[in-house]
Amino acid sequence: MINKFTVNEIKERIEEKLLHHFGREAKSATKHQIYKSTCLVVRDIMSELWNKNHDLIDSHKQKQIYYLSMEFLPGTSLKNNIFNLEIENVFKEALNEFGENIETLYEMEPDAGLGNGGLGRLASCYLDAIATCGMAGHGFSICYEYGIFKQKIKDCKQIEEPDDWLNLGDIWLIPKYDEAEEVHFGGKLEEVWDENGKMKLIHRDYTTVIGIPKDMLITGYGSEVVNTLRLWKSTSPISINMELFAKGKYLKSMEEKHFAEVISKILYPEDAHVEGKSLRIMQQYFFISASMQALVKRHLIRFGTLDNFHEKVGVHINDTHPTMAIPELMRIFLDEYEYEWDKAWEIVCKTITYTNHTIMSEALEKWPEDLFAKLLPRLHSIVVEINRRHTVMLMREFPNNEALRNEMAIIYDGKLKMANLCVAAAHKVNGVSALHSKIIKEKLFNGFVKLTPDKFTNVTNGIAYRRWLCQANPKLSDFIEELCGSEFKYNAMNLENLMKYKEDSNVLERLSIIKRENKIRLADYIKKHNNIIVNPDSIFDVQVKRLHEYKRQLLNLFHIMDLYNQLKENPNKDIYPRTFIFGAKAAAGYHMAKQIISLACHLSKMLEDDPVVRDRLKIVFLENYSVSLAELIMPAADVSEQISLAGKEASGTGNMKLMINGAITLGTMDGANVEILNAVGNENIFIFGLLVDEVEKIIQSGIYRPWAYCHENKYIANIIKLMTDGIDGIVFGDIINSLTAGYNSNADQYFVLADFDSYKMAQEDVSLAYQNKTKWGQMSITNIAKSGIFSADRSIKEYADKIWGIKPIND
Ligand code: 26V
Repeated sequence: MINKFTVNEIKERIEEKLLHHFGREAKSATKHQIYKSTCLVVRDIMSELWNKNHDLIDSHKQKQIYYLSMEFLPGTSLKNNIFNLEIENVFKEALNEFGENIETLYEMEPDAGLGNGGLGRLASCYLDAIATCGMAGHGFSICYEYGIFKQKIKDCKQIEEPDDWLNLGDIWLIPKYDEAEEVHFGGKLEEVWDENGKMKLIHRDYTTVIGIPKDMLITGYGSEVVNTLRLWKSTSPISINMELFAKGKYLKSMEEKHFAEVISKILYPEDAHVEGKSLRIMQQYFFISASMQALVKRHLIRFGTLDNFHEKVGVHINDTHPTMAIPELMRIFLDEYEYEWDKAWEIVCKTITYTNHTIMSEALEKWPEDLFAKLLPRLHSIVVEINRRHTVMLMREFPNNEALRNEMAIIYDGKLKMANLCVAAAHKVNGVSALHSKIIKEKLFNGFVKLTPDKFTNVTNGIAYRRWLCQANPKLSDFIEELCGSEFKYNAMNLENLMKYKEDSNVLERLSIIKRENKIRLADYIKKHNNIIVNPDSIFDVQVKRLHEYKRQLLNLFHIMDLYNQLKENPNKDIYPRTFIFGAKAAAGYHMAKQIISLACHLSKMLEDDPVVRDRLKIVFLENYSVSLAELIMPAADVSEQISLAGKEASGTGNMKLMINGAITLGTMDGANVEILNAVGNENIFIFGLLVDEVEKIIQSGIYRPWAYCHENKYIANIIKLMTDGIDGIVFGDIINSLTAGYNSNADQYFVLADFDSYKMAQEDVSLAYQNKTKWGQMSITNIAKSGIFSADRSIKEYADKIWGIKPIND
């Protein structure tokens, strides 16, 4: 393990930082200065380790993995790094001697929110696990100046505000100006013939953008391996065009600088909806080109040849966003190192692996060919050639199936289909849960499966469970340690030892006390932020995730409106008190998602204003759902809502975070819920709703008539009536329309009405089960005990084995 430090050493190190960086002694330093100095000391400890294991990596010359992702969601780093390095006690004491509380410093840190949701958080969980497993694996992404927007709720509406996280968050970033890379946009291609009659394509008149690396060091738990997350910031080689300035063209003189800087300005706050925007294409190429150039240079320094590139470098593509790595590597091999096409293609294919994270057609990237060609002419010409060869192969393999050939084409109908390019090039492709991997094989990539079945595999997602259990829920973690020892922190499968205590009423009682304390902690936050007083003895029923129609927050709200209707009809009805907690950001331009947030907030007010219901039914909409807020919510949840339409949620990872904190899943047979069911057994989960095949059948047969439910199901009819009459004075016409309107075939796309009855019944089961304290406690402890399989350490070992072909550095 790492050097152990004494309290005095840490104190001295912090004092030194205060003096050198801020010219202050501890007694006159501000909180910010102490916070930053503490971070710098932790950063130094990580750098020392980084250098140490770098020598080891260099001497072993093993293969390393580069995880390319447009998004990473690390959340906060100080607490995580101190936890991973197991140095909390010395820091706590050293800070105490300055009269500082470590918890206060933790709370000062802004989240690094460089992602939208599950895909970005998964990438960060994986970097943690790669380091924990002692492997060399690094991330590449963009250093967005503004991360995911800050969500405010004003008058029951979502407002987006910019998130300037770099204010304090840049303390973790180490700029490497001397490792900058040039990236070229636009311009034109010219054919040039050399004296041997060989044609070369020359790229001219392009605009240059500079990528500056900002490195964030990544620790793992109990591991000496420290890896790097390299974030590229864009800038221009020209700060001002003096000639234009002299002519009085002031704005124009700075155009080039603005063009460059806008690239890393802001994260696209949209998920699951692609638009052919040139800025998005530029962001992708910017970070891909800079990363691939850096990788190639580094490889040449280490090995002096690119012939063995694929043996030492694995490039992983996180969803299709980094697909340009494929043609960009080809460009470097062909144009800069004069490789022949076939050899270059072979090396690139052996380097690339790809994970698919969604089958939602609107989230699959298809770039307009003309736009792509204009922005990236050389890359376009390479993709055209890849597609030409691919088409020849398809003609040979499927001569009589034009439809299939079109479906599998890389360029079709004026569009570049990035998922097909990934599957054509990658030597391994995986989905993110057993069900999702099955669906991509049977549907999305069925043609490719016929050609290369062995290319496809599954790795079910996992979470950095020490963050979600040990750090977020220290009371539960300490109790588990008291019962079973600390081995579970290294191997999550050891959580299973908790099963021994399933019949132990004292243990169950302690667990329920811990849950209650965590509920009180959240209740305090709710009082402060929402000014709502919630009852910690009510059921905390939690749905936290991005707002999307397929995730069906609306189904949840339908159930709440149904309970309200029942209470209004019969105020004496015996309803066990519930607090429905929501956290969700909607993409700024996603009208229906914003309407659903509005509905939740107005409903919340209506319930709160009604003395008949307010003590039994409450809705709390927590604004600005983020990694840090999730860390507060997960430990306090009783019920975990995972209610997407079957077939739509690729995996989900919130389901795993809630499970390990003892919440019981109420879910459909979708994504990783299926595997949670397998782990805990039918009696420890509430499953409802149509199955994937049933949904498919209904769609195929064209028999779905959502409006019929409004006539035939009195509960649904009453809900629609409530919404039509107005909730807190507002009529939600667009929502009603989306479910029933025009009797059109697109109404209720996500089968809210079809699944309502089944959901309502499952919710009744939840209420009953909760009232049996022993039974609920047993369900809860079983969920914690069986959650080990969803550790990111397990996922990463599977990636290392089945996909990347890497081993721990020390092996
Ligand atoms: C798509 C787009 C489209 C263009 C604008 C920006 C943007 C950003 C992200 C996405 C990706 C959507 C795919 C996604 O986030 N999938 C989620 O991946 C999780 C990790 O595997 C998984 O647990 C969720 O079920 C899945 O929805």
